[in-house]
Amino acid sequence: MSVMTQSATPLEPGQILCPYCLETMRYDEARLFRRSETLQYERLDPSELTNALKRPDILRVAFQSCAGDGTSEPHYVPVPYLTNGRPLTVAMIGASGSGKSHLLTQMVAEVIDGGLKPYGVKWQSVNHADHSQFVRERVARLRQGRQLEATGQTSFAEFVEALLLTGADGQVRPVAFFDLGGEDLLRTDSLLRFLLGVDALVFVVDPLLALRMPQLDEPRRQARLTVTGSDPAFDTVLDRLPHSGGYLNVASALVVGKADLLRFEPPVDRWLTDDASDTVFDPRLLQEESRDAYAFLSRHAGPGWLRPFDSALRCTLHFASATGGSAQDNTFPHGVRSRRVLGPLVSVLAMCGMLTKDARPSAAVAGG
Ligand SMILES: Nc1nc2c(ncn2[C@@H]2O[C@H](COP(=O)(O)OP(=O)(O)OP(=O)(O)O)[C@@H](O)[C@H]2O)c(=O)[nH]1
Ligand SMILES: [Mg+2]
Ligand SMILES: [Zn+2]
Repeated sequence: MSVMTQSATPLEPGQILCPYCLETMRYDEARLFRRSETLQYERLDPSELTNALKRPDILRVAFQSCAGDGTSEPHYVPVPYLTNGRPLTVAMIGASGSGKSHLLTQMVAEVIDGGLKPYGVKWQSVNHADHSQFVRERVARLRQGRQLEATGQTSFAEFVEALLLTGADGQVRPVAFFDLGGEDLLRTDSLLRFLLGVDALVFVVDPLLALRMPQLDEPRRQARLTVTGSDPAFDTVLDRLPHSGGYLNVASALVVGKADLLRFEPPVDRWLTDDASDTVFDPRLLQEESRDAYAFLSRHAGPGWLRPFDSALRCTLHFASATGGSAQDNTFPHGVRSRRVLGPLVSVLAMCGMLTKDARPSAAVAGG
């Protein structure tokens, strides 16, 4: 079973949403391009593909031009994104500064480091050059202890990274990760269109905005933030997405991020030090963590912060720290060490049927 998104016009077999402009497209060998070292796109003559030995190598690095809606700038989608079944799209949701970019980067970094192997999931890049760029600009930067920049306004649907994941059942699927700026999430016009095609949502709770705990007052003051009753980005997304039978049918995870700020706080302390549970998929542990995080948020945050859980048919809750500590002057003086960042991704992948049959979260952790 895969998660059905409630798109107004369901995609036909073979139709794929362009990850740049969200228009539908199909794999078409008459529209292929190769990219030169100077990043120029040059048309690929289909006759070059007749050599069966060279064909796979050419296609692996080829691009297809997207016709878009006729008004967008010319853009090109990697061929492997179009030829490996229906892509699964994962989007990070949360206020500006909640930690979406750091969390997403560390999630992908763990996948690249083989973090999904214990779950029977293997990865390849969709396009090697783009992947290297992501690693250089994001993963390596963080590993050097340098803070990532605020995302700001994006040209909406642009994905930051796409991987080909081979699931435990041997089936390959492209997985695209979208990292929108918190400000963009409030621009409802383009947002709705984007959300209609999304398969999984990771809602990121910023403890500094959500938790009325006095021990957070000092970091809160430093970040010039005040406690709010909910996250407007959560609200906009939840108000906009179509619900069926009263519930949102998109695989969802609600993450209490920056959990290093809460590392001495039970039960967060327990989960942050419990690294072993990061390497096996255990629905029972997932359910326990969900319960703990739910209880924690109900006690310390306004009810609005639990809205993703209350709205989604399937939503797990998590504690995670992307960096292990706070930045000072744009650097992490003690280096960067993530904790439990893979949990939310593993959970939504399981909900989308990427892990083994028995490894999907049980109905007991479903929201509502
Ligand atoms: N303590 C701590 N700080 C973090 C963590 N992750 C991110 N931060 C800090 O939170 C701030 C915002 O992080 P981003 O990842 O850029 O936030 P964002 O949600 O992508 O923000 P926009 O791109 O503006 O929407 C930065 O100052 C980071 O240093 C974490 O795990 N722990
Ligand atoms: Mg960001
Ligand atoms: Zn397009």
